[in-house]
Amino acid sequence: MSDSDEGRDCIFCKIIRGDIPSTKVYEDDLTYAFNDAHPKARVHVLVVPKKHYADVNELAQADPSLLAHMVSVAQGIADKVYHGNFRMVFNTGEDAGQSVFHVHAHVLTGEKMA
Ligand code: DGP
Repeated sequence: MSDSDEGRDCIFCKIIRGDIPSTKVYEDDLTYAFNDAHPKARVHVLVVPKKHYADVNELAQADPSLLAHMVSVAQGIADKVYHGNFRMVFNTGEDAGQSVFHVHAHVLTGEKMA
């Protein structure tokens, strides 16, 4: 299956292409970051690689430097909105709560976490 076939029905690929609207927080050649539709913190951003990987393990195996780049994107967002403090979560697998199978980091910040 080609990359484009993988992305055709993927909701986050559609967001990255602009086929589905989103509130962009950050974008570069490798990543796109946008507000989560159902925020769980004052600031809840999803950081996604533009290239489609199903989950964080698949990404880590294929391109660890891209995973590291996602961490630095999250840090940059938190530096701007909440003195660099943030929580990063990768739900991995259905039983862990993953509902969209295009790897995404939940970046939660903007307030003191419990
Ligand atoms: P997860 O359950 O870890 O796979 O997280 C998926 C997240 O994606 C969930 O917090 C809600 C968010 N989400 C799903 N569809 C959309 C959408 O169309 N737009 C936006 N902004 N967020 C979405």
